Amino acid sequence: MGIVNVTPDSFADGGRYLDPDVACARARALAAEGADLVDVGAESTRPDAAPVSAAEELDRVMPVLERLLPEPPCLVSIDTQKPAVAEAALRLGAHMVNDVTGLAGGPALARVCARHGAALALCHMQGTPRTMQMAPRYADLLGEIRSHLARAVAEAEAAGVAPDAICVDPGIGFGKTVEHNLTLLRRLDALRPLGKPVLVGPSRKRFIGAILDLGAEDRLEGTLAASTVAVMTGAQILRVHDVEAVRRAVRVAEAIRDAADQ
Ligand code: HH2
Repeated sequence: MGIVNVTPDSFADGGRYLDPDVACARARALAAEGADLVDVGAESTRPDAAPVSAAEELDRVMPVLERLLPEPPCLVSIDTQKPAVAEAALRLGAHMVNDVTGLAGGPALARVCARHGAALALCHMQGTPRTMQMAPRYADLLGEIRSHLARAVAEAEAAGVAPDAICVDPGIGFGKTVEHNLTLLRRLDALRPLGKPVLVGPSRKRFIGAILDLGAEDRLEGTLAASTVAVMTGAQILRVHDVEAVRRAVRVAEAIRDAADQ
């Protein structure tokens, strides 16, 4: 899953794809690099990001989708928590909704997906972007995330989303310390009982910067290491900025994982 942020303030690529033609070209380039899916978002969810109104989100994202969806180069997902934005995007032909809150806003978003026969990614977040990194705390990290996602999955299915159109995401960086993120990437297998494909988004995130003491623009190698581990521990979908590099790393990791014992 390649990332296209149509935002002024995203942590890694804020401001680069505000022009709809540039954003659309970026989505096509990511597909050409091998993305099966591009995730287009217009509200940053980085720590302390300011919330964006539905009108503003639509103003940013619709011109991109209007250019992209008549001839999509791959599947297209809309990264939003707002039913009105999801509705507009799915009407234009988007295939999936990526909800970083895991239906924290209630089942309306899932109903929109159900009505359009769209897929839904459900992510775990503790708190909101404004508060999530203040003091993230868990009594049982893996258990709490699994049960939060299980509740969201049940809610989505009750709203009519097809069971085989739902994936789950532990939410790297969403109300997590560095150690929480590392544990999650090592233990993605803990989400297997949910019976859904696991999506994970480690790309260029702050935990990599904390380990390597590097800014977002210098986190490619860290992203490759995290992506490789994620594939070994149970991820089926990786949400990344650097599609070609991650695909190459992951293909080697998968070959090693799947090689028969000699
Ligand atoms: N991370 C970000 C945004 N959306 N969606 C899912 N399912 N999983 C993630 O880990 C995830 C996500 C944050 O990354 P990015 O889009 O690069 O930055 P920003 O939120 O600042 O736009």
